[in-house]
Amino acid sequence: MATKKHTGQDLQLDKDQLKASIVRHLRSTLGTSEQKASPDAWWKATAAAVNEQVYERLTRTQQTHFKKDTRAIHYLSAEFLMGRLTSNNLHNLSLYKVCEEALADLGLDLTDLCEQEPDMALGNGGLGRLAACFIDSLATLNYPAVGYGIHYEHGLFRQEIQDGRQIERPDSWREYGNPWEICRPESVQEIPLYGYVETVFGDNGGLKKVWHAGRKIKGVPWDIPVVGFGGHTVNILRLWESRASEFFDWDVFNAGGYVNSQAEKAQAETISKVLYPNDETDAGKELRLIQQYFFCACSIKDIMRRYKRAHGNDFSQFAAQIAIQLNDTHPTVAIPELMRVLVDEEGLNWDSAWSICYHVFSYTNHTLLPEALEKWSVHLFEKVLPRHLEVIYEINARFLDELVEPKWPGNDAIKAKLSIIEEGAVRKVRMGNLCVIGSSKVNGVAEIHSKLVKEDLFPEFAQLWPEKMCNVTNGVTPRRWLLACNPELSALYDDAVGNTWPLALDKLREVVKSADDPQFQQKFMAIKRRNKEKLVKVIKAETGIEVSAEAIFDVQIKRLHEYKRQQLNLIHIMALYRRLLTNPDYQMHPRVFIFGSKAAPGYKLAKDIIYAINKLADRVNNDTRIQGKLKVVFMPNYRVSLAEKLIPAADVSEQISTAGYEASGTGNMKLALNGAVTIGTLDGANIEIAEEAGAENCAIFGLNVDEVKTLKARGYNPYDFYYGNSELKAVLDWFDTDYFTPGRPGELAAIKHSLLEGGDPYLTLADFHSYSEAHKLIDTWYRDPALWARKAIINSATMGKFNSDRSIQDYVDRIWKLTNCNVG
Ligand code: NBG
Repeated sequence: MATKKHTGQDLQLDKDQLKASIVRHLRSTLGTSEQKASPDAWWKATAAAVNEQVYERLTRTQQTHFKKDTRAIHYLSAEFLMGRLTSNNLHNLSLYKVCEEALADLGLDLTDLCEQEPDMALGNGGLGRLAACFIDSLATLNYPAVGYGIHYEHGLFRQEIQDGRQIERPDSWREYGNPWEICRPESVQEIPLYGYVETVFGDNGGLKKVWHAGRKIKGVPWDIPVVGFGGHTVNILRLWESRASEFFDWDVFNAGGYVNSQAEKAQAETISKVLYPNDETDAGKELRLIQQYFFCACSIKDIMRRYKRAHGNDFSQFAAQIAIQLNDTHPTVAIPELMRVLVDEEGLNWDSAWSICYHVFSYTNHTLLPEALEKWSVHLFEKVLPRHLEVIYEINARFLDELVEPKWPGNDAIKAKLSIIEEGAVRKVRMGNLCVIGSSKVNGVAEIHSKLVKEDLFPEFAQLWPEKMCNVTNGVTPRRWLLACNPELSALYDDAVGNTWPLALDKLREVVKSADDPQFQQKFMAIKRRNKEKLVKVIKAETGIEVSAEAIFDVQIKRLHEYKRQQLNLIHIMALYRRLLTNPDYQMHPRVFIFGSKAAPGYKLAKDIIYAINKLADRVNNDTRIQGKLKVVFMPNYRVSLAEKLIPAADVSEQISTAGYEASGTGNMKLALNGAVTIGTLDGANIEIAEEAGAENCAIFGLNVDEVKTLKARGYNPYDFYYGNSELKAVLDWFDTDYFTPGRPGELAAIKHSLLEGGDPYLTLADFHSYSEAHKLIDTWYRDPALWARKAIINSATMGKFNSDRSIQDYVDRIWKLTNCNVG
C-alpha cells in the first residue's frame, strides 16, 4: 500500500499563504470584500484558493498519464453520490488544519463554512455512494482512472416532512454555481438518436451499415477533480450535460411531425435534467434509456478520442489500454455502442471488434431483486437506437449458436432463458444477459451476494464461463467516513497506532488489545458521548424533538424498502412502547430510535411506513407515562452530509434486511467503523462484518439465506406468526385503530395488510421474535458499560477489510490488471 509522503511538497501552503489566497479570491474571483462577503462567498473563495492546488496537481497527473500511456480504468456509472467536497478535498490535500487556522484568523469557522456547500446528490443510495468511494480510492492508490456519469441538473429530491408525510422538492445543487466543477467545451461530443439504418456498399465492396440519426444531442463535459489522499494523483470525474445541437434533420422530422424547434431544444436539455429517484427498480421509460445511451455514447467517444491521440487508428492496443467497468446494468448500452463504433465507423470486422469489447468490459451486479434487472421493450429500442438493436440481435444470434447450442443441444428452454431477447406479448431486451455475455468478468459485491449471483441469478452463465464470475466485497473510504466525519476518534487512533491508518485501515487492529483497558474505554466512550451530544443539537434543530445523550442511539439510515425492513424496526418499537405501557416496571435502558430514509416517490407502501414512523414518534415522544424511556426520531432529508453527523453518534446499527436481499450494504461498514454495534441478519456484508469483529460482538438474529429459501418453499404463512405471538398480534391490530392517528382510524392499515393478506413477502413476522430477543441482548450489553465499550471498540478496530482501497485493489488484481502510476 502506498504510504509514501507526497512529492507535491513544493505545492504545500502555509497558513498565511492560504489566508492571502482566500482574500485575493474573495476580491478578484467573487468580486466582494471582507466587509461585505456572505458565507457563500467565503466558502467559494476558500474553494478557489484550494483549487489552485488542485489544478496544479491535476495538470501534473494528466501530463504523467499521457507520457506514461498506462492502462486506465473507466468507471461508467449513472450515479455518483459525492456529497460535499470541501472538507474532503482539504483532508486529502493535508490542508484541513492549515485552512482551519487561516479562516480562524479571518474570524471564520471552517465547519460553519462547510455547511454552505450543498450536497452533490447525483445518486440514489448505496450504488452511487460506492462509486464515489471508489474514485477516491483509485486516486489515492495512484491508478489512472476516469469516472463517467451524468451531470444531472437536479440530483435526488429534497425530502420535506409535512404532517408526517414525505413531500418531494427539487434539489438544486448548483443553482448559485459550484466551485468544484470545470466546464470543458473543448471536449464536447455530439450524440445521435432515433432515425433509421441504411445498408450500403462499403469501400471494400462489402456491405456496411449507416445509421442516419433523427436528431443529435450535444454532450458537454463537466470535470470534477478527484483528489487522492496525500495529493499525488488528481483524477477526474467527467459528467455529461445534454444540450440541443445545431443539427436538425428536417426530412426525418417532417415525416414524424416535429416542427417546434424550441420544444426540441427543451427536450434535448431534459435528458440530463433530473436523476430518476428509484433505488433498485427501474421505470422503463424512454427518457431513462436515452439518459443511459447519452452518457455511455459520450464516454465511449471520449475514450476513443484519447486512445487515438496516442495510437491513431491502430486498435490492436485498445483492449490492453482500456478497461471499462459497468456499474450495474445502467451503462450496458456501452457494449453495443462500442461494437457499433468499431464495426461501422472504424471498419473492423465483427470478430476483432467483439474480441476487443469482450476484454474491455466488466460488469458489477448490485442487486438480485428481479424488478431491478433492467429490460427495455424491443419496440422502444428500435425507435431510439435502431442500429444498436441490430447489433444486439447479432451478438445474441452468435452467442446462442456458438455457445449455447453446443453446450445444450436442442434445449430450447435454456436458449429462451439465456437469450438477450425475452419473447412474449411485449418482446424485451434483457440488459443483465447482455452484460454477462459482453463482459469478461462479472462480480457481486459481498461473498454471499456473489455466491447467489452465480448459483441463483446466472447459474447457466456460470456453467458456460466459471472463470467469469467473481466477488469483490464493497468498501468505504476511511478518509470521509472516519478521518473527516469523526475528528476526535481519528485523533485517538493517531495517538494509539500512528497516523498512517487512513491509508492502511488494518492498522486499527492494534487497538483491539486496548479493548479492555479502562482508560482507553473511557476515552473512546467519551468521544462517542460528545458526538451524541452534538447530534442531540442537530435533532433538536431539525425536528424540535428533545433527546438525551444518555440513551442508546439506535440508528437505521438507508433508502426505504420493504426488503430493508424498516417496518420490522417500527413494529418492534411499537412492541416496546406497549411493554412500557402495560408494565411500568419494564426494565430497559432509555433508547432513541433514529431513522433517516427517502422513499421513491411512487412507492406507496414505503411512504406509508415513513408516515407511520412519524405518527408513532408523535405519540411516543409526548407520552409522559413512559418517562422518556423511548424516543423516535425521523430525520428529514437523509443525505451524505447528514450521514456524516449521524454515523459518529450511533451506538447501534440496524442492518435487518431479509437474508438474501441486501447485496452488501455499505452503511453497515461506516457505522461499525465508528463504533456502533450491529444488530443484523446474516445478509450481505453483515456476514463478513461479523467474521471480522467476531460474532459475539454483533447481535445476529433471524433466518439465514437457506432458511429463508426453505420457509418460502414450504409455503410461508404470516398468520402462523400473527396468531402464534400475542404481542405481535396486538401490535399489528394497533394499525387498525386511531391510536397513532387520532380521529383517523385505519390510516396505517396498509402496513398491516401487507404483512398479512399481502403475504409478508420479506418475512417480517417470521423474524420478529428473534429480532426482539436480539434487542434484549443489546439492552443487557449496554447496561454493562465495560462490556459495551469493549464491543464498540472491537467493532471499530476490526473494519480494516472494508476500506474501499482494499476493494479497489481487489478489482485491480482480479479484474482490471492495472499498474499504478506515480505522479511526481
Ligand atoms: C445497492 C445494494 C446495496 C449495495 C450497493 C452497492 C443498488 C441497485 N444496489 O446492498 O442494494 O451495498 O448497491 O453495491 O443500489
